[in-house]
Amino acid sequence: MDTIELRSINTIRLLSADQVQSANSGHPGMPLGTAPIVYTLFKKIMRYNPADPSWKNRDRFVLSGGHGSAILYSILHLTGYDLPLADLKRFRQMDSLAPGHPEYRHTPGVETTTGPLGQGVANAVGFAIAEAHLAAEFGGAIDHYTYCICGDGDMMEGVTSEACSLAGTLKLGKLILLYDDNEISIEGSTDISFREDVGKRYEAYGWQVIDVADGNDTDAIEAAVLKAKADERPSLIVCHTVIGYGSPKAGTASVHGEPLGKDGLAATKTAFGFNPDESFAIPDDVAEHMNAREQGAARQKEWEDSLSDETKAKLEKWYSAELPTDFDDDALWSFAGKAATRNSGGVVLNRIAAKLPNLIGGSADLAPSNKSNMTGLGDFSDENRAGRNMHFGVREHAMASICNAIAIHGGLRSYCATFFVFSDYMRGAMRISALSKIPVAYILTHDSIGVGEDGPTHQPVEQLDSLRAVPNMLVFRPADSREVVAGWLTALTAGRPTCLILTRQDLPLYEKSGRDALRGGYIISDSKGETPRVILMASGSEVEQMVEAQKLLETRGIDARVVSMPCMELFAEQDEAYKESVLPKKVRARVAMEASTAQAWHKYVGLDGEIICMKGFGASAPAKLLFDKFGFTAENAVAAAARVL
Ligand SMILES: Cc1ncc(C[n+]2csc(CCOP(=O)(O)OP(=O)(O)O)c2C)c(N)n1
Ligand SMILES: [Mg+2]
Repeated sequence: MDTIELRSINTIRLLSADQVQSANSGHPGMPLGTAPIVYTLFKKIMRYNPADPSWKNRDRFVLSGGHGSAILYSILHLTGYDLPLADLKRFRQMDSLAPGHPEYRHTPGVETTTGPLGQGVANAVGFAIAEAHLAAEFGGAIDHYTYCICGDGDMMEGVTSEACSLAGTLKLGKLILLYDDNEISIEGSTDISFREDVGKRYEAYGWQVIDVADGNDTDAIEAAVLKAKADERPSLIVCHTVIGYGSPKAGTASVHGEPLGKDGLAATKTAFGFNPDESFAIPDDVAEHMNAREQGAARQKEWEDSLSDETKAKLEKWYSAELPTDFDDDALWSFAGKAATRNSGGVVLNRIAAKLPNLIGGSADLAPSNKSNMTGLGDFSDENRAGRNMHFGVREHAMASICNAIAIHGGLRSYCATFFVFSDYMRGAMRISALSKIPVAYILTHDSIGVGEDGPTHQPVEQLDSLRAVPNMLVFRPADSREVVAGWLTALTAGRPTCLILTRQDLPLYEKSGRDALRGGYIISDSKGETPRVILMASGSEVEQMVEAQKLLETRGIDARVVSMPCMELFAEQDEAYKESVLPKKVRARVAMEASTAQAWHKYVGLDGEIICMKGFGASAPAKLLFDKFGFTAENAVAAAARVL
């Protein structure tokens, strides 16, 4: 059989294998096996416009096994996205639009960054949540499906299980997962480590499960997708495929991640009826058959024409990254008296939520502790798609991946919350937020040994340093309620992920806190003279001890300045003159205090300074006692100041 359909599928296969061969690196196995699935989706099922990858109502496609990136580039090129063949020929090379794994913001048509297995599936769940919520808000104006191809590796990952369990609970009927069930991963047959009946597991999650016995049978794939679309549950289509199909290494683990080799590739081309001596071949009729630009433009236009002016204006507003003009007003900053920053965080969140109708988010079962609930705004559920409070369940990793997807879906802003110490459980997704500059707000409460009696399992120690080490990540640890406002404003405007690190215990309200905190570091209590003898620096709760220490030093005739540094990354981005005005280079007597490992402080205390910090894990005891025991006291800061002077 040599139909245009088969020629197109084989073109996708060989374009992918050619990319891997030309780079002499990459993964040909999955593209060879899944080409019929990809073909069916992009040719027969999905609605998209290659000329406008940002069309708001396009169907979403996620290639969760990002190692199969070559097939994504092949199909995006063939359907007419702005991805020239020249870039496919430079697969995995510097500055190519076809990098090793798909990168969001880098390649037109790539909906999300994948490669760390499981992230893509959880992202797909997030896209489906975003669609369901927007559909409730916009009626028919937003109405699309989310398709995701995943592999054995994705199915083994915990984050996938977390996300799909939630998807079943939420009855995300427009989510369709196509499982490339080739029974092979890197080390060999999946039999060596993965024997469960995945379909039964998904049935238990509340999914519809459909079997496609032959992954090359495009009619069966199409029928399965139509069946999936007709059901109100999310659907898993288990496609039985052969890794490396058509190549001499078909069905083996070695075709997973090695080029076919010159001879292997030639043999594969011959098997598919292609010229073995030709690379990157696209038959004319295939090029015409696959190009979706005309159809896509017509579909988008039809959608646009169906919108009322009112809906268009509202879409414009919701999809804008700008804050409303009246957003940053005095009421937002208004606070009085002591408060735990988690509590002020809750207050600020609710003030913001009232002004931003497109903010949704929630906690991994800790909303009462994280103060992350938006009062009166409803719970997102299978029955209430308009609800704005998400209940992620105890699933931190999926929560963060889902929030990434909600934020990049368009139309919505997202936040999520848990105890700071459990940020470790969602690190994989937080790293993607940072890499892809996704502006998720991470509300991370119970920020230090200040947690108290729950003890060291619940007391973050190294998390501040470890998140500060992530490029693009903003780590914001406010010292009082107004600094919390600054943190939230940063989260909403910085175009990057922001961690809001909040306390369980009460903190004072400082006279001088406010908008200066937006600069990341500022003088919160200044010296009497223009040049202080010693500079005391801290973030969050330890600013209190430093202000106290300043007073004690004054009684000894030592003029000190206190600098609050809620966000080192923002401070580092200020101009030199500002930084010099806060931390004059000539003042080398410096003390920093932070109830963390505090490695990041070395660059600000310098060789002559001193850091009061955690040197091990905390302990189970009342918070006040812990602060004393581990040396976070004004007296200790005074002693350190005396030493550095
Ligand atoms: C979180 C994570 N762990 C490990 C890897 C490395 N890795 C890439 S692909 C792969 C095996 C995936 O197997 P499967 O999904 O079955 O893909 P196939 O071999 O069928 O193409 C592994 C372990 C990764 N990309 N992400
Ligand atoms: Mg596999």
